[in-house]
Amino acid sequence: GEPKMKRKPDARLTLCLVVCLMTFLLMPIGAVAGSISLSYANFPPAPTFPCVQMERWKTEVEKRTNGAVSIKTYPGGTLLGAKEMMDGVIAGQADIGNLCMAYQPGRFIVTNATSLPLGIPNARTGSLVLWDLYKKYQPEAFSQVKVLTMFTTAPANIMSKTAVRSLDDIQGMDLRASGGAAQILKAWGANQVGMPMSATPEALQKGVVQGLFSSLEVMKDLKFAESCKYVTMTDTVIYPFAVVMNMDRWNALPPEVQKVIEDMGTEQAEWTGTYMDQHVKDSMEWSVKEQKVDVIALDAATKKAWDQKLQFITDKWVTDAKAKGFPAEEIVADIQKLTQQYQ
Ligand code: DTR
Repeated sequence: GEPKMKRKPDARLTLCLVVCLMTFLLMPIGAVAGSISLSYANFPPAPTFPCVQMERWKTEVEKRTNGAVSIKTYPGGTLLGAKEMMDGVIAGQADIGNLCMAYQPGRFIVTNATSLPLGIPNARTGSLVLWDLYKKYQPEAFSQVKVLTMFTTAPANIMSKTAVRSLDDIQGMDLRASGGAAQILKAWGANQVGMPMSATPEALQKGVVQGLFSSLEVMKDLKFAESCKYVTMTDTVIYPFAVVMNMDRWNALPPEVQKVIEDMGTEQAEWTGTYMDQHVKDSMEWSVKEQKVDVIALDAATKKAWDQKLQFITDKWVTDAKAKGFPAEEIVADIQKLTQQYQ
């Protein structure tokens, strides 16, 4: 069997050389593996959805640029924290950063309008609405960065240590929520405690808060189901996110790499929304089955009473945004129209 044995490795070597040569020939000019290295900062812990979408984007960009770009990801606020994300990317402390726009309500006025109580039903719809809204208005707030994609959470609900079945139950309850949701919780009579998601596990553990108001995937991803045994379904508002890149770093990228990244904007928004919607389902299945969480549905009359308390929010936003010179009514109408379209 000696001669046979020898032929095999030869054939494999030839095949390998052919594959390598073809890969090399098919590579875009300038695409030397790993020659461009980018840092990507994120504020919450690695298992949460903003970091899951970051890893997916990294994998896809590395693949679609044939390895010319390599991306180093920094979850858990190890490079930039929740509120320093935008300025950190502008200053070049990270090349790319993911931020929750709701954490700075006054800074991202146009895009934060998606978190008004306008009935966006899920994250996929929210993400596509937000991305279109951004492209139409090209808000000044992003003029110093290159926006790579945007997406939203699924609607927010109440997760709590004791049951919330009525407005009476929520009076004075210390609940954590960030950004624009502050006025929602206040309108319902809760005592809103503001902090980014990244600070919430500790606040719950120390008893600083009795629960939180957010989308339900964190019941599993951050194990909140272990302490919050009640979920009250309000399906109230979504939260918008943006992925931004340092402008000089963007301008320095070869055009073929820019094209790969730009072509991924809408796709990444939709992927993340779809992932989020499915993951909320998985998270709640786990919470009910494994953690014996009680899911409380408000009956129609109660839900109406809760919703009515929030009506002033959109009116107030329109008045304030108009005073600042934004086409506020048009923005709200666009969100409603796009929601119908994508739903
Ligand atoms: N609802 C916002 C945003 C948010 C929802 N899920 C996550 C997970 C990780 C970070 C942020 C978020 C909030 O409550 O902060």
